[in-house]
Amino acid sequence: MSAVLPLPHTFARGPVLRTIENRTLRIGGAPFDLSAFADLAERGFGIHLEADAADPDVVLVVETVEAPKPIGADPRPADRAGRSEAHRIRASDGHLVISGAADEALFQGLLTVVAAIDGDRLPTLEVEDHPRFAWRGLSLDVVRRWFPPEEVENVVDLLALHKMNVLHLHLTDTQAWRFAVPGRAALTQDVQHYTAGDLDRLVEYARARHVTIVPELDVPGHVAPTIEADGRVAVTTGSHPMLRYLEWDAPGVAEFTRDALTELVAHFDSPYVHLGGDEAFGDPRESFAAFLQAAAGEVRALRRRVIGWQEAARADALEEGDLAQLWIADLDRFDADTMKARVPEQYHSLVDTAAVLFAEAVGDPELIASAGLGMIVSSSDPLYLDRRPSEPGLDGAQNERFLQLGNEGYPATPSTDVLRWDPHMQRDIVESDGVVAGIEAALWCETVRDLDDVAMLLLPRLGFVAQRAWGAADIDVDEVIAAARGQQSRWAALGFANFHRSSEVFS
Ligand code: TNX
Repeated sequence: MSAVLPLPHTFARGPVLRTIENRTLRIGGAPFDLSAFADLAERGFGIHLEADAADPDVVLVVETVEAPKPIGADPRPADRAGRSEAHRIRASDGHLVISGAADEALFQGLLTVVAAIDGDRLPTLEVEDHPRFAWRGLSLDVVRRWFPPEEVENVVDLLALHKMNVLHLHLTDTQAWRFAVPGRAALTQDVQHYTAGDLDRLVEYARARHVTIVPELDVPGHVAPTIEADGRVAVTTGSHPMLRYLEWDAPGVAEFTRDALTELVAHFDSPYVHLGGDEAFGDPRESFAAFLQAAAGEVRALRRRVIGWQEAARADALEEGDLAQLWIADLDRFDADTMKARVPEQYHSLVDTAAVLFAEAVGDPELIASAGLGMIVSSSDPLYLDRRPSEPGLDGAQNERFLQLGNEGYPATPSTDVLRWDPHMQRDIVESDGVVAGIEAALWCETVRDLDDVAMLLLPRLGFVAQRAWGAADIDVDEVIAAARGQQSRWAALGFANFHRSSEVFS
């Protein structure tokens, strides 16, 4: 209870300042619409907010708070980009005063206050806080497992709770296409998908909680058979029937891609559109490059910037201001022999094809750095949360579930690994002299059945990712673990009661 995660840069708790009545926190001054924050406080902490209160517990003051500029790319839409999230909390005249230059700063400060309340006791606080990285994200695979809009909202709540600000939605893949495209109803017929209204509501919901949703169209690989449902797009088949990809000049491809991108841009306010680019197995380099260059041109014509998985950097399609997302970690290097031992003979030629693409991954950081692109760091070690934790769990049913849940292709690692890692210490980034643009964890959902599974994979690890992304580089691991322990009731209240009972954290 009463723990703040991520830990603020400076935090001092003094004696009880006042008692709050009926779990109602009274706010003086409401420089912005408090309703989304009130919703989070109510559902996550069981605390009601009363705005414009006389005799307030907390007063909000709009004023600049000096702090270092966050590192990296600002994920926020143009009307918010660059606004400071730095805030200060002080006790004065018997109440707390939160100062910050903009809504998001006051929102984050209020979160710290609400998290620090102990029962009905509002403590004296002295806090100075600001994010270390500008981009603090989670990539969510809503293809392999369908997330109805209300579950996406649950995930947004969890991100907001930990001061994270990007939800990257992986909307299309081999298995399904998850958003409606006007004039192309066949694509989503009989498929669970987001309607235009769903997308608008999700973007608004996230925006009110200071989370930007970055949409991903995963092209030119990871597309078939999904896209063929449209009936007008010629998907190319490579040297093996399972090697399928899009060629820009093939019939219907350019129109299709344009329609899909136009629809994304119509609903998402993110300044970036993600073009995938990963694992386009069997797609010859020229075709791959031509596709991504043309698709990136479409994104620019729609006045957005491009982000792509690291392989996209090989297409010479990304320009200054675009981003490349690193995901292939040393620990998880593709090993063709291991893979061949695991799959039937008929797939061995596919394994060789994949091996060629993965072998090139060692050169990606340098390629990205020399092109002057920022790196969104999602290294599968330690940021892929579909990896199984290696430490024992305290709950037998969860241990049993972990025999099926999580990607068995990755070696299991301790849940707290992310706390002993830093992007600025990651070997390939350091050696490439690359510029870190942000941190993004990822949850791939091949093995996920329900929100309980999501809870088990995401938590407590997402809290540690938040610490890494927001908090100071130097941390006391035990202190962070203690703060994570203090989040249990909040996670449960927000729909994630089945967080992993990791023995590293909870015993
Ligand atoms: C690789 S990460 C993929 C995904 C899988 C994931 C499993 C990436 C860019 N592509 O398609 O779901 O591994 O962890």
